[in-house]
Order: sequence, then structure tokens, then C-alpha cells
Amino acid sequence: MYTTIRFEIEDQVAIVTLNRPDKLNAFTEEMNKEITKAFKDIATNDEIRAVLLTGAGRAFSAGEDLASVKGDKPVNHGQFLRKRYNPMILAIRNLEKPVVAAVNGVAAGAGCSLALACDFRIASDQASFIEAFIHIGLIPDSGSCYFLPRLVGVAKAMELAVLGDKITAEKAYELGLVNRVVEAGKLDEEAFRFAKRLAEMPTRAIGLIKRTMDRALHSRTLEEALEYEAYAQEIAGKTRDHQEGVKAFFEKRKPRFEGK
Ligand code: T3D
Repeated sequence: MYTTIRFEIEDQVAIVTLNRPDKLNAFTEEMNKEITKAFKDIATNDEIRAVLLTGAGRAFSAGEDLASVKGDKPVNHGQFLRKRYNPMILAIRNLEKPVVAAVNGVAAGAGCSLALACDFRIASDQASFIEAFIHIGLIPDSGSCYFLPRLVGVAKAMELAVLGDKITAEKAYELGLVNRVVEAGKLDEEAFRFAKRLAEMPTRAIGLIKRTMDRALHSRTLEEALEYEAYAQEIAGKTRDHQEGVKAFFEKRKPRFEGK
């Protein structure tokens, strides 16, 4: 049913693969729509407890397919983003399930933003990141102006956004942009292992951590953040996984979490 992505489910992990390898997985409108739809479907599918997002071929994604903006016809870039990219990024951030990006190659422009919108990034040692927008006279979009300063601080974020230099996976790790760097040949296995580990955890609590941390980043006061933690903890405290965790602790055994 999808034409620009692949969608599989394995061991409660949804594997979403950007699948235009001959175009370095550059985005088309269809691809934006399919990614958004996939994440919305994942939200309502109880069988899925974690997501792995990766690219087919040598790139993660080269960002917008520039073939679609090269003509003489003027493009309203604001509408372009509101219609195609913003819903895709929001679908990932609003998903209360952990999302792992397995960054297999270059992540450029909105491809970089897409990786940054995920909760975790595991990069191949062949991967690279480039806020390529400036080279075509644009500003980082699809959330990059939001995620970058939060991940690396304002000074480094400005440097990456304004100079638009390509950085290696190793450099991205040093900056705190990625969680792990692994050998290219081991990326699929390592990233899947990581996502599967998450899928076996109390995923309802992980979803609440995601929401509570996102809120805390723009809480105006500590009081506000503490209150939201209390609200979210009330929800976590009512889950079967919390009961199971405490029970397993006293029975000195490994807990069996269900994500409920
Ligand atoms: O309003 C709006 O437009 C809002 C939306 C914006 C979202 C955005 O993402 S804007 C940013 C768009 N992306 C870029 O500007 C990146 C452009 N590409 C590059 O900088 C480089 O190609 C890469 C760093 C991604 C990869 O470099 P490299 O050396 O590994 O490969 P290459 O040789 O440059 O590219 C290989 C081919 O892919 C080449 O085609 P060819 O010569 O073999 O026929 C190249 O033209 C093509 N390609 C790469 N990126 C794109 C692309 N074709 C269309 N769109 C691309 N984004």
C-alpha cells in the first residue's frame, strides 16, 4: 500500500524505511504523506511498541527532492511546509512511543530534521549530517531550528545552520547529536536490538517521559515542570506495568512489561 516507504512489524517494532534509494531518499509530497500516515497508524496500533526509522541504500535522506522546486513556477515555501513537512514532524513528536532513527548515510536538509525529530539516533560510522538549507538560501525547517539548539546549544546550532558544513557521525556524537555510532555493517542489527529493547520496556511510561520532557523544555518555571511530572506520574502509576515492575522487584525476577 505504500510506494515510497517500506513498512514492516517485527517483535512489536515497526520498521519504517524511506525507500527512494536512487534519489537518496529525497522527499516528495507522496513520501511526506506516507511517513505521516505510517506514524499515525502506529499511534493506534497496540501491537507496536517502538519504531525504527531508516533509509534504503546509501543515504538516510537528502531532504526535499529539489526537482520539485527547480521550475519557474513560484513556490509558497510556508504553505509547502505547513502542508507536507510540519504534519510529518508533529506525527513523530506526538507519538507516545519511542522512535529510533538508524541513520545509515547522509541526512541532509529536512532529512537531517527528520532524524533530529526522533527520540534516539544511532548512526553508522559512514553517516553524516548537513543542515544544507543555507546553500540554497533557505533556513533550517521541519523542526531543525527547534531541535538543534536544544540538542547542541545555541552557539553550535548557529554554526551548523549558518555554515551548513557536513559533519561526520563521530563529530555528531561529540556534539551530542547522536546517541551511538556503530560500524556500518552492524547498524541494522544494533539499531533493531536497541528498538526491540525499548519495545520490551514499560512503553506507556516511555511515552509519558517523551511528553513530559518535551513540555519541560518550554516550562516557564520549575513549579510548572514539577506539576506536569506529578500529572504524568499519576498516569504511569495506574499502569499494569508499574504493578508488574514492583511485583517483579520483590519476587526477584525479570518483569514482563506489556506497554499497558
Ligand atoms: O520550501 C521548501 O523547499 C521547504 C522544504 C525544504 C526541505 C529541504 O530539505 S531543503 C534542502 C534540500 N536538500 C539539499 O539541499 C541537499 C542537496 N544535496 C546535497 O547537498 C548532496 O547531494 C548530499 C550531501 C545530500 C549528498 O552528497 P553526495 O556527494 O553524497 O552525493 P551527490 O553527488 O551530491 O548526489 C548524488 C545525486 O543525487 C546527484 O544526482 P546526479 O548528479 O547523480 O544525477 C544529486 O543531484 C542528487 N541529489 C542529491 N540531493 C538531492 C538530489 N536530487 C534532488 N534533490 C536532492 N535533495
